[in-house]
Amino acid sequence: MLHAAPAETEQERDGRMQWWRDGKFGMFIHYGLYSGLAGEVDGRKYDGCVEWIQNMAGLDSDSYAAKALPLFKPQRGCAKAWVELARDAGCKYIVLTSKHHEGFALFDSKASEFNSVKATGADIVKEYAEACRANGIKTGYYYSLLDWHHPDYDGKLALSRGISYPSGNLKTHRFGNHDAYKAFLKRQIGELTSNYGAVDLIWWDFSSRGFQGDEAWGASDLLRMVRDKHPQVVMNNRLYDAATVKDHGPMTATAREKGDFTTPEHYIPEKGVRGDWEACMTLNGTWGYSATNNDWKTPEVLVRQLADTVSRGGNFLLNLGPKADGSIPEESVRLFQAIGAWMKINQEAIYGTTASPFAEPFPWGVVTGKGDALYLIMYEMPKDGILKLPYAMQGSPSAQALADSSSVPVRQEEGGTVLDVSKIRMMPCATVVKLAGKGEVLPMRQ
Ligand code: H79
Repeated sequence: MLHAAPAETEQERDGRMQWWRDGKFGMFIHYGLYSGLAGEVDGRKYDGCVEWIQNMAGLDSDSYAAKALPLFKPQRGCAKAWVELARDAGCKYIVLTSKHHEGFALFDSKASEFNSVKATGADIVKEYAEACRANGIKTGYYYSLLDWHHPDYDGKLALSRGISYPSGNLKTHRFGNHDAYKAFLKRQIGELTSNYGAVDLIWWDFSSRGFQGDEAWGASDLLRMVRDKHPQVVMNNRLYDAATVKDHGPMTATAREKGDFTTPEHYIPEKGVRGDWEACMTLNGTWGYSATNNDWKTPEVLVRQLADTVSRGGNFLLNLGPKADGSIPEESVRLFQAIGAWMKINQEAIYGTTASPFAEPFPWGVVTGKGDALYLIMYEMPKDGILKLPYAMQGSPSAQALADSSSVPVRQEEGGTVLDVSKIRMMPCATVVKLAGKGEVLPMRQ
């Protein structure tokens, strides 16, 4: 039985979710001991998702820590720089790995000595939370339910129930006192949510179909505890939901009491997801910093992924993987700043919008909506400079380019609304035309 449903009306829920729904764009930050290894251990290089390097190299926690701890050297002020980059990029919230699967906490934990304060004196979460508050950014925490360090995390049990690679060292999946582990989860989440001020978002990671919820993590206790302390908190559904990666099947919205939003990882579902959802994406195919991965996406790709996601009703959570000293890879700065430059001009088409009213994207781009306006986010100039929408408008609609407010001729024809965009100046990444006026979607002509 579930006891964890927030006692709230639909209206209260809408109010609680509003900043998150309107914000659309967040920054994910993966920082931990893996950042020091930077994708390489014992002379072997790993590519992609190198925050999994302990597992990929088959290391037990002690050997991993012996190699990684000496390399982990957070400089004072690094968290402030992350937050400022997020702010400049137009992110409204951040989700920081307070503890990843390796089990190393970035906060002052009495529940486990395996933390950044004990190791280096740096309370990363404290610096981060203060910087978020100072910059008006919502404060979110990723927290891994898996733990490759804690002796009571029962790797054998998790493996038998479908959690792939439950411990760092494949050879040493442990038996543990899993109830003691659940008590530990509660204690550590208690610390994280009690000692650092406001908590706006918790991003749990992750469950399998066979291992989830109360049995796996004491989920209702965790949810209740966080909600009691922070009644307005927004949380994802991975205390229950198995669907972390594409292979796990189609995305479905889970029951309300299991969390507020669903989290496709590494991909943007073609039709979006029913209910609230957020696509989490990387800049280069890894969450943790890799010294050798140069597979960077371009600003065009990233802006379009953001717009695609928002046009399907989702949020976009884009990852930053700082280096061992907390500094930000140059290319990541460049990419987030490029998105920020685009957002500065075009943010009206992103913040506070809803999904496209049209069932399909168009050959030239995608659409978002807000009130009586549509935002036509053009990736390419439509054929002959003429943009046709299956949309019947009343009165006298008007259209303008967001970049320079130049007006765009718009007329009604049988079968829809026609805009002559041939004269507008195409911008880097995507060019937005705002179409203002009441309208109604028409069935698409074959
Ligand atoms: O923190 C990031 C990932 O490390 C984490 N979620 C995001 C936000 C995540 N943990 N597990 N999973 C995602 C799904 C499991 C993926 C795997 Fe693999 C595929 C595990 C083994 C094969 C990726 C590739 C990791 C190792 C190889």
